[in-house]
Amino acid sequence: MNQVDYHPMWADLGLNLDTHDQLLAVLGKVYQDFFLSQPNRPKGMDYFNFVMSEVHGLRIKELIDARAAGRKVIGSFCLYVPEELILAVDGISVGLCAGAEFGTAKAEMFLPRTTCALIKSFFGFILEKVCPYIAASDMIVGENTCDGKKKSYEQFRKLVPNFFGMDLPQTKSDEGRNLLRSEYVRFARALESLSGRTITVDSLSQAIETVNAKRQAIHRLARLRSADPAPISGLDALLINQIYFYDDPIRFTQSVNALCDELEQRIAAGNGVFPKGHPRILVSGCPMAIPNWKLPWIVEQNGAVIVGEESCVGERGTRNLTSAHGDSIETLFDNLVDRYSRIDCAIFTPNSERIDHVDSMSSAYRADGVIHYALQFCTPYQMEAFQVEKTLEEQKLPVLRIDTDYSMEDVEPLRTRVEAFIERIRS
Ligand code: BJ8
Repeated sequence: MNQVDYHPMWADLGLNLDTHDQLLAVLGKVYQDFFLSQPNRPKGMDYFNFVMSEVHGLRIKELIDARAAGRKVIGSFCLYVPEELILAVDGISVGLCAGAEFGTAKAEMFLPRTTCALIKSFFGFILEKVCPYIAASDMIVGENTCDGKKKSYEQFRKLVPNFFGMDLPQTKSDEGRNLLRSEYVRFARALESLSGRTITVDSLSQAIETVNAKRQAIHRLARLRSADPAPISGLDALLINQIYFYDDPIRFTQSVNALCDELEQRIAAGNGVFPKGHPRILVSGCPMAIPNWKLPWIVEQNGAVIVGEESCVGERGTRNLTSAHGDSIETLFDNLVDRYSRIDCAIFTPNSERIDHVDSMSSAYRADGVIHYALQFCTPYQMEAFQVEKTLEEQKLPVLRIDTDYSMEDVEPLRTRVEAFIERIRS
C-alpha cells in the first residue's frame, strides 16, 4: 500500500518491525476485502482510503514533524477526554485504537481472560510494540470509567512514560459534575505544563469552534444516512467515525463536508449503495475502534444496511456541541462540563437517556431493527442491553442482542443469527 518506506521511522519509534509488518499485512488484506470491494462507493471515500493506506505512515510522520516543531501529541482512550483542551495548547489529539485482536497471549499475562477485547487489545498493542500512535504520544490519558479500564490502568501506566489518570463520576449529580470540572481543570494544568503554553479565552474558544465544526460535519453525514436508498454504506460511515479520532481536525472536517456535498447529489438522483427498501439497521452499544469492522461487514454482506451507530465511535461521541460563548475561562470550562456531562455512557447510573437516544435515532434514521452490540465481559453494556431490548420490542421494533469479541472465530454463527434477524425484519 505504501510507496514510501517507513521502516526507519518505525524503528526510531521502537516498534517491533517484524510483528508490525505482520499486522499491516493483515490490515491491508482485510481493508481490501471489506471496503475496497464494495460496489458504487462515493468518490469522496478516496480521501478516507488514502488516510487508511497511510494510517501508520504519513499520519505518523505528521505527528513526528509536529513534535519536532514543539507541539505535543496526546493519546487517549475515551471520549470524556476533551479534545478542545488539547487543541487549546496547540496539541494534537489521537484516539488510541484498540479494535484488533493482537498480542492476546501477552496481554493475558497482565489481565484475566475475562477482560473485554478492547482492553486486551491496547495491552496487546503496547506489549507487542506495534502501535506507532502510542509510541508517538507525549502523554497518554487513561480515564476511570468501567472497572476493567480503571483497574487495568494500574498496570498500563507502568508501560508508558507519561500517563495521566483522569477520574470520572459515575452519576450525573451536582457532585459528579463538580468532579468532572475539577478533573478537567487538573488536565488543563497538566497540558499547560507539558506544552509550556497557557490556555486563554481565545485559544479555548478557537479550539471549541474547531471541534464543533468537526462534529457538525459528522451530524450532516448522519442526517444524510436517513435517505432511502442509503447513499453510503454503514461500513464506510463507521470508517469515517473511526478516522475522526486521529486525523487532522480541519482537514477531516473539509473532507467530510466534501463527501456530504456528493451524497446530497446522490440522494437527489436516487443513487444508493443498496436498493431502495433494503432493510435498515441501527447498531447500538460498545465502541467499534479501528479496525473492528466484523459486525457491520456481516450485516451488509447479508442483506441489510446500517444507517446509524449509537456508539462512542458514532453518535454518542459526536452528539451535542460545546458553546464557545463566554468571556472567561471559567465560563468556557462550564460549557465543556455541560457538553461532556451529557454523554450517555453505560458506566453512568442511572442512564435512561441512552435508551431514549436509541429510540429517537431509530425513528430519525428510519431503522427497521436494532442490533445491540456488546463486547464479551463488558458488564455495563451487556446489562443495559436488556433494557434496550425490552423498550424497543414493546414498541414492535425488532432487537438482536449480540455479545462478541474481536476474533473471527464466531463469524459463521453470527452470520446465521444476523440472517435470521434480517429475515424477521423482512417478514
Ligand atoms: S464513553 S463506552 S469510550 S468508557 S467495552 S473498556 S466499557 S468493559 S470503552 Fe468506553 Fe468512554 Fe464509555 Fe465510550 Fe469497559 Fe466495556 Fe471494555 Fe469499554
